[in-house]
This record gives sequence, structure tokens and C-alpha cells, in this order.
Amino acid sequence: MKKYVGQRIKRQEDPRLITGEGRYVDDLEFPGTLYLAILRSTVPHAKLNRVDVSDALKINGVVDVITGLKFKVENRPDNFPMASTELLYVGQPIAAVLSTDRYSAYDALDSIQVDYDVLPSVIDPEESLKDQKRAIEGKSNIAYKKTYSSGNPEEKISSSDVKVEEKIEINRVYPSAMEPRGILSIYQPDLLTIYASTQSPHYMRRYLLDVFGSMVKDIRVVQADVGGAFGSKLFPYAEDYIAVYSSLKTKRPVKWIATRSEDIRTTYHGRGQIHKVKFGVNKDGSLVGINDQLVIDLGAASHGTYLADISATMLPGPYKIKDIVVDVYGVYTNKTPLDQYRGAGRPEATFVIERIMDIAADEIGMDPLELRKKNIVRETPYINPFGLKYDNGDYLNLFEKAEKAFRGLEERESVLRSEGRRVGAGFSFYLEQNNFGPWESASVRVRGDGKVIVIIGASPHGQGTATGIAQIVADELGIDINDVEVVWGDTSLIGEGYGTYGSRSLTLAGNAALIASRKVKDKAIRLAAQFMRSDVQELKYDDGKVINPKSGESMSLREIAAKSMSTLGGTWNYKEEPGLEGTAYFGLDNLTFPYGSHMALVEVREDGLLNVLEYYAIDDIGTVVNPMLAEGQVMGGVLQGYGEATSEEVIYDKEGNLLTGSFAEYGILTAMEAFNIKWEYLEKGKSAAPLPAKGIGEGATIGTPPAVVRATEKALNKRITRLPMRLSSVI
Ligand code: MCN
Repeated sequence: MKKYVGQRIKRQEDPRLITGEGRYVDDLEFPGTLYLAILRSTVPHAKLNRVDVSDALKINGVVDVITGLKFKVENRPDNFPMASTELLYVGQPIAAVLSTDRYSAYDALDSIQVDYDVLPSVIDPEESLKDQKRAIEGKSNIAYKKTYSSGNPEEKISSSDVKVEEKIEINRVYPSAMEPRGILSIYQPDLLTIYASTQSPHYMRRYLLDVFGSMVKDIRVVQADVGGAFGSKLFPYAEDYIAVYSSLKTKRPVKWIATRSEDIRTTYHGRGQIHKVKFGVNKDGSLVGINDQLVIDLGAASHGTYLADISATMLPGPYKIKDIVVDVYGVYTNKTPLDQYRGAGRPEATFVIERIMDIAADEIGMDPLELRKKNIVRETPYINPFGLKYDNGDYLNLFEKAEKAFRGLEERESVLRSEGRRVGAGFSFYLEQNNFGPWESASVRVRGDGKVIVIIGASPHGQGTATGIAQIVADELGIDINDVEVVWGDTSLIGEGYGTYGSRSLTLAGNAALIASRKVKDKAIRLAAQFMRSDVQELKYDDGKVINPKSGESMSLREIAAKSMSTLGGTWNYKEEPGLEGTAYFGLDNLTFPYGSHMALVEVREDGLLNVLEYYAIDDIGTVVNPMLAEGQVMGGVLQGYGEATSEEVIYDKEGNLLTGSFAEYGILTAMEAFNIKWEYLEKGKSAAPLPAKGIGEGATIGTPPAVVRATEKALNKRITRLPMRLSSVI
């Protein structure tokens, strides 16, 4: 009997957090801790000649100053984690001070002398592409070029009725977690214990052991409470390596906590793409070919091509486009390196394809929803031109439901416009890709008192996933949800796991927990057979009990647990081992593809700011385990997407100075700009998992920007192809 799945159950995580019992890294204190402060480059590009730390070492409290630290780390630049001969961006670590208190550590930074010769810097990614001035000495600016091609777009475009060319720009943004990054590394001989603000303790352990495996036997990583991450805390950063090295070197606990301005400078930025698109559309609305030249502003390091891969292969979105080419150039610039940020490649692809849909409709004078409908994929599974297999989904069904709501917004739009107000209604349809693998683990253990512990390899950090998984386990075992505790985030407790990213945790860890619960039920039947002197075949598990339908006899899970794990002593006389435990690993052989639609009714005020009059989103993610948690994800994601569309941008001047180095300049939204969001969901697009869910953690950051931009564009009657929309383009 399903009691919990599908219900708006309150988060089990919250009572601790809202009563101040949360423990973030900076709340943890260990005697003898040294505080780490990092001297950073203040220039975007320079030859580093000499770093003199002698004065800093004289400061009271300073124990050590580290310079020139260098390790080989997969996918990180040569000069990682500290600059030794060349400075590549503002914020890059140069030296690290270890001191007995935080204040003297920061004071000592001022006493370090750095001798450098400024080099020309490369800031504009399109300039970088020309490869005239070098962002990194001795290296081509083009870190990689990749072409993703299908069919013959050139021919299709040239024979189409209308050809369009546009440049679509997507801002660099800072993943603004409320809690900046931080780490505490505690030294003991043979074991380092690390408390970190991370999305994946297991990744952190693996990466750190790769580098420090010869200096310490083992590293245990414990995920402290995390105040948001949004993709940016997935892999260890330079400062994590520096902190761990420092604690191994000094044999003391070492703590590093980023200040906000350090965090803005050095937490890897997201997005940062320029698309030059050409496309062809016929008068009947069919979109016949796309040619996209994509420049990704990598900053001063390349972290691989996965952002290029996702952005390019997801570009066709939910539409039947067969002829398409995407040429991607990943270029170096003297800026903070780029990495994944909520949506990682899908928001960029969706913004481009949804802009193309609206612009194509405007060009041929067709209703943009009609044009989308004309091109939408109508049957799944569907193989897209780049070989992605879109799993089960009824896009048209959701589309038509969304369309009804949108026509309502349009009616209100025309009433308000007739009153002379600058109002527009915008629509987007998005297809997303999630559940990046390969698997996630879960162990379900019943204690002797019948209470259940679920240990998961995912490491939620604000999503509420533990509550969702408790719902699944409580239903499967037929027990009270208050008897289920979900734990996570400690590498010494959990053999292997991956973590929380790519909207994977509920589907992968949740299904692992479901399968593990089934193993527990099987075991409960075997134990009950022994206690009830029945054959296993005669018994079945139903609603928290093992029953013998013939005799009417039954034993609850709690009774079986108590009997098999009695603490009263005695000798071993079990035929079946006493424990009630199950472990499962779950993965999918194909990614999952949730989809949805976002709609905004926006008014442009006299002063150029926007008022969102109505906002409506509808998603299909298969089975929704907890609509309240999923809705929370949508609300946060809509506001994040709205910030990206309207105000957030990491801005460097022409010389490479960071102009948005604090929240005074960086346009993070506040509660003042928030608006009401209506959300609905469908459950037709089930995934192939036993509990057929898909993820919801990123969908709204993907669907929002194109809807808000379209609404604003209509309010102003002016084409907008740049994120964020600038005041100059809206006024
Ligand atoms: N859920 C559900 N039914 C489903 C799918 C999910 O009820 N079919 C619920 C889950 O129980 C969970 C939430 O929705 O509470 C999100 O689950 P899921 O989609 O599996 O996503 P993850 O737990 O893997 O979270 C990752 C995702 C990502 S990739 C980013 S980035 C992001 C996001 O979550 N970062 C966040 N949301 C965030 N929310 C907070 N508070 N902080 C972040 O850093």
C-alpha cells in the first residue's frame, strides 16, 4: 500500500536546520587548528618572478607559508593548485599562510612581496579565438575544437524559404551558494579526516588520495551540512588540495573558509557561451537546418569537453531537426575557469533552440507555439541526430496542456497592452537530460527495535532527497516514515558512492533503496518462516508484516527484527543469519529525459525593471515522489533562471579586472525580486526504473530564461538575444 510516495511530506532534514543545529564546516572547531589564508593574483596575466614570504613568516602566529605547490591532477591545469611561473587570472592562488588564528593569517598576506611582469591578457572569447595574443604562454588559445554534425544543414538552409543569422550570448555566472566553499582537514597519523562543503565526499576522497596517497594511508571525507552548491562543489578545488597538504605538512588540523569575494573570484563560473547560429525555416513552419558556431569561454583552464558535448548534443531539444552542425571551440581567457552550474549545458542548449523557435516564428509570421508544435517529436523513444536516445515521454500531451494555460496569459497580455502597458507573454518548452551515472548505492538496515537506517551513496545538500527516499522505503516496507532514518555523506560509512549532481539522487539512490528494501523483505520472509515454522513459499510480505494466508498467522517487521536480533544473549541457534539488511546498486543504461514548459507574463516598468505578473510551469518527470520537494526545486530554479536572465553576470573589464567581485556588484536576486510561481506536474513520461521517476533538480533553471526573455521581447517589441537582458535593451 502506497502511503507516502506522492504525498507532500515535510522534510525530515528541517527541524535540525531551522533550530540552529546545523553544522557547517566553519561551525566545526578542533583544538590546535591552523587557519589558512590565500594570497591571490590581483592581475589577470603576468609572468611571476619571485614570491618573498620572509616578512610574513615573522608575524606573530604564522606557522608556515607555502608557495609554488604543484601537483598533477586529472583535468586540472599544469600550474595547479598554485601559480609558480605564470599568473593566469584574478584570484589564482599564489601563496598560502598558515596561522594560529584567522586574523593574523589574513594580515600576513599583506606582508608577502610578489614580483611579477604584467603580460597582455585575453578577455573576450571571440578575440581569444583569433589566437593572436596568448592567454597562457606557449599554448594555443584553442583548448579544443569539436564538431557535432548530422545531415546536410548547409544545403537545407540554402534551399529554405527564410534564412536567419543571429548571435546568441549567454552570460558567465557565479553559482552563488549561500555558504561559500570551505574545508577542515584533521591530521592523525595514517588517517586524515576531512570535513567539507561538498556535493560528493567520495569524489573528494578519490581525487585527494590520488595526489596524497603516498603521504597518508587513508582519507576519510565527511560531508558537513552544506549551504548550497548548485554543481559548483562537485570536485575538489585548489584550496582543498592546499589545505590537505598543509595539514599533512604541519601534522595539525587546518581550516580554510572562503570569504564571499574569494568565492566569487574562484568558485568555477558557469555558462559563458557565444553561439553564432544560422538556420532555415520554411513558410509552413518546418525548421529545416541549423548551423551553430559555439565559443565556450573556458577561462584559464580546460576541465574537459563535457560542457561542449552536452550543449551541442542537446541543441535539437524536443524537436525533429535532422540537419544540424555544431562547431565548438573551447577557448582560454584570463578569467576564472569554467565548470558545471545547475543544468550544465542544457540551459545553454535550451536557450538557443527556444530563441530559434521564437525568432523563426517571428520571421515567417507564425504563432510560435504552432511552429513548435509543427516540429515537436511525437513518438518516443526517439534518437536525436547526435545519437541521444530520448526515453519515454509524451511531449505533445504536456505541450497542449501548457498551451491552454498560455492562451490565458496571452488574453491577459492583450488586455493590459490595450491599457498602454508594456506587457508580454513568453513561452518555452524544454527537454532535459539527467541521471548521469553510472550507479548509486543504498543499504537498508533494520535495527533490533524495528527502526530502519538507510545509507545512501548520494549526498544531498539542500534538496530534501533524504525525505523522498524515506518515503520510498517506508512504503516498500509498509512501516511508519518516522521509523526511517536516511544517512549519507561519510566515506567511512559508505563503501563507494558518487554523490548528488545531475538530478540523479532520487532516481538512482531512491531505486537502489527500493531494491535494497525488497531484499530486506525477502530476508524477513526467510526469518519469519523459521520463527513461524512455515515454508518460505507459503508466506508473503504485505503492509509491514509477513503473513501466512493459510493459517492467518503473521509477524510484523518489528517483531521479526526483535526476535532475530534480541539483545538478551543466549547461543547461536539460527538457521538463517539474524540480520535484516540489504544493499543494492542501481543504474540506468540510458539517461532520463524529463521535459516541461515555462510561461511568464512580464511587465517592463518605466525604470526598465521587470515585474513578473504571472509565472506558470508544468513538468513531467515520471513518478513524483514528493510534490512539495519537487515544487521547491522548481521555485528555486525559476528564481535562479530569472536571475540569470535579468541581472546575474560576472563582468570583467577589458583589462581583465573583475568588476563584480562582491554581492554589491554581482546581481544576485533577493526576496524582493521573487514572485509567485504556479506549478503543476504530469506523470506520463515514466523512466525505466522500478520506481519510474526522473529528476527535477535542474529543470527550472533550464526552462526559465527563454520564457522570461520572450515575454520581455514581446513587451518591448524588440529582439533580445543576450543573457542577461541589459537595462539598455529593455528601457
Ligand atoms: N523529487 C521527487 N520526485 C522525483 C524527483 C525528485 O520528489 N521524481 C525530489 C527529491 O526527493 C528531492 C528533489 O526532488 O528532494 C530533487 O531530487 P533530484 O531531481 O533527484 O535531484 P538531486 O537530489 O540529485 O539534486 C541535484 C540537483 C542539482 S544537479 C543541482 S545543481 C541543484 C539542485 O539539485 N543544487 C541545489 N537543487 C538544489 N537545491 C538546493 N537547495 N541546493 C543546491 O545546491
